Amino acid sequence: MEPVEAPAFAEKNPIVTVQQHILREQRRFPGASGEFSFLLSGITLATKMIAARVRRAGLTDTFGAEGGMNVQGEVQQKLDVYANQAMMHCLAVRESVAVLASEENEQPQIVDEGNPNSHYVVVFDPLDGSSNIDVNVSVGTTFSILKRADGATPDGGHEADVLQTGAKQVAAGYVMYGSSVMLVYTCGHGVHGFTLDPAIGAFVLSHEYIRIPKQGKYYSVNESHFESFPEPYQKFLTRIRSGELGQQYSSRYIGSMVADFHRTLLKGGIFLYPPTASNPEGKLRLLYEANPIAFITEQAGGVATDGEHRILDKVPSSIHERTSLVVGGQVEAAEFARCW
Ligand code: P6P
Repeated sequence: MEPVEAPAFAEKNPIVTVQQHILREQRRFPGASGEFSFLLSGITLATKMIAARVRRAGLTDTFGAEGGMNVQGEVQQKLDVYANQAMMHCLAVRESVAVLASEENEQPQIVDEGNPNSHYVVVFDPLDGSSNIDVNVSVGTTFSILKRADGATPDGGHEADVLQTGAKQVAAGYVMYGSSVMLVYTCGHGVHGFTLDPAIGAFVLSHEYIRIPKQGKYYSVNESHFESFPEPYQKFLTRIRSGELGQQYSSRYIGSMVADFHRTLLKGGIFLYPPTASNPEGKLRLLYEANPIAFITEQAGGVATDGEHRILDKVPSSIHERTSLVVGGQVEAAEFARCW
């Protein structure tokens, strides 16, 4: 029987789902089992559930606060609660998952006590930027995947599993619920973007090997805090505003980290959340916001620091630890470093 030729369109635009992509990537690693792609399918399933709920937020009684306060002391939006439940459920049923840590939970959730097949720790923010939901601004889910810490015993010490440096991540990514729903992830071999095709309910490869431009045209920061920024940040912002980086920049700030970062990744430039009077350590969370963003930034050829130190080298001391964050292309990052 003659081999079936791929139809012409398939040659130009092969439909590659995120599962196929992961399996293709895993073939590069002898001995890699399918457990990682099955774990990732837990994230894609949960985020498709979240996307469906976000898409209909205005039509169901979804807007507004749940009434409770989360561990951050922030008013929990109803979608926060739903998103956390979706991530927890879809990941807990993956045997390879040992520990789950969420922005919405004070302590890590131990999934499968003592199961020798449970290798992975997943740390996530189920819905970052949720305060923007009621005004229909893009929000996102961020996740970081680690292997259990060396020597961690199955029946305890789960803090050691979670409190690992970002350099130990085996994969990381985010899903942005914007004009389209897009998953962006890395497992250490480039950054790849998948757009959810609502017609078939699958994340389809749309941006392979994303690279952050060496220099962009936007800088992104909440300028209302300018007076309380440390002096090097003020010096940098003054320089970039005055065209001293060789070109005129525009300011873009959405107030939803995933959306502000996604634009920076694709268009270049720099995103900053500096220390402020109200958040002297910075506002963003190290483990489940800064670390995944930093892994993606470096894999895309950019730079990610807390202003002074590489994010991926920071040793976390607590699950919900905050940090300042500066991520961008090579030109803006080098110029920022010169301001210290
Ligand atoms: P500010 C959203 O609440 C968030 O955690 C990030 O998504 C976003 O980058 C930041 O806070 C915005 O903070 O102080 O500028 O409103």
